[in-house]
Amino acid sequence: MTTLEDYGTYETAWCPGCGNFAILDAVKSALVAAKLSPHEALMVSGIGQAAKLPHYLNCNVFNGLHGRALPAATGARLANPKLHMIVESGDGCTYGEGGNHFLAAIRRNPDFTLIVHDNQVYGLTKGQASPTTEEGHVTKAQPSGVASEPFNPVEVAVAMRASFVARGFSGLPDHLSDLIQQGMAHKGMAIIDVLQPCVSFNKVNTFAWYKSRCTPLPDDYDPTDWEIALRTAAQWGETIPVGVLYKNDRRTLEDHLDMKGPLALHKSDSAELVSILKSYE
Ligand SMILES: Cc1ncc(C[n+]2csc(CCOP(=O)(O)OP(=O)(O)O)c2C)c(N)n1
Ligand code: SF4
Ligand SMILES: [Mg+2]
Repeated sequence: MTTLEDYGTYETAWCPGCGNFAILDAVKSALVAAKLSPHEALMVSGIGQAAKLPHYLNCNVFNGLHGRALPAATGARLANPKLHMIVESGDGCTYGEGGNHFLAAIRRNPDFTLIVHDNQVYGLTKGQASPTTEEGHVTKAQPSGVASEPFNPVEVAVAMRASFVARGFSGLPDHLSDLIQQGMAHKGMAIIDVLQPCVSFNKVNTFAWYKSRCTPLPDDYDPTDWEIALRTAAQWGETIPVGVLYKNDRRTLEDHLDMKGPLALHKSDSAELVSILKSYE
C-alpha cells in the first residue's frame, strides 16, 4: 500500500507561509489516493519556485528549462505511456516563457495533468510581473504599474475546448487535492490553475485577498456546458469561482498515434532498420 511517507519529506527552499507548501501536500495526497507507487509517477517541471516542487517528492523527476516543461513532458509521455505524469510550474513559466507551448499542448491533448502555481508574479526572480499580474500592479521592475491587461488562463483554455479545466486555491487544501485527483483520473490534458499566495513578493493578492473571493462552484454546476463554462471561467473580481470549470472527452494525442507501450520495451528489428537506412540512399 502506498503511503504519504513513500513520497518522502524534504527540507525546502520556500519562504515560510508560501502557498506552495499546501500544493505539495495536495499533490502527495492525490498520488497516494491514486494508489501510485513513486516509481510509477513522473513529475516534469520548468524553472521557478513552483518548479522546485518535484525536488521535494520521492519519485521520477525531469526538471526542464524555463517555459519548456510541456514539450519535455509530451516527449516523455510518448516515450513511456505507462508512467503517470504530472507537469507543474509557475504562471510565468507556463503562460509567459512557455505560453506557446501551453496553446500547443491544449491542441494536442496529451494524457497528463498540468498544475500551475499561479502567484501572479515571477516569485523566484523577486516579484516582476507575470502574464497573470493585474493591470496597474506596481513592482520594482514596473514602478509605474503593469501596462498590460492580465491573461486569464482558464478562460483561454475553455475557449480552446481543452479537455479538463479547473481552478483551485492553495488555501482550500482538501478541495485542491480533490481537483488534482479528478485531473489525474481524466483521460487527456487536465489543466489546474492554482491560486497561490507569494507572501514575499505579492503584497496585493494575499492569502486574505484570495480567501475572501474564491468560491467553490455549486453542486449542480454542469462542467460539460461549454457556454456556461466560458462565462464562469471569465469571472475574476469580488467572486472567483473555483472547481472543475469545464471538461469534455476529446480524443487524446495518444489516441491519434499508434502507441505500442514504453519505447524501452520495443523489440529492435535490424532488417527493418537496414531497409529504412537504404531508403535514404
Ligand atoms: C528563458 C529564461 N528567462 C528567464 C529566466 C529567469 N527566470 C527564472 S525563474 C523566473 C520566474 C519564475 O516565475 P514563475 O514561473 O511564475 O514561478 P514562481 O517563481 O513564481 O513560482 C525567471 C524570469 C530563465 N531562467 N530562463
Ligand atoms: S518568493 Fe514567493 S513563491 Fe517563492 S517561496 Fe517565497 S513566498 Fe513562495
Ligand atoms: Mg509565479
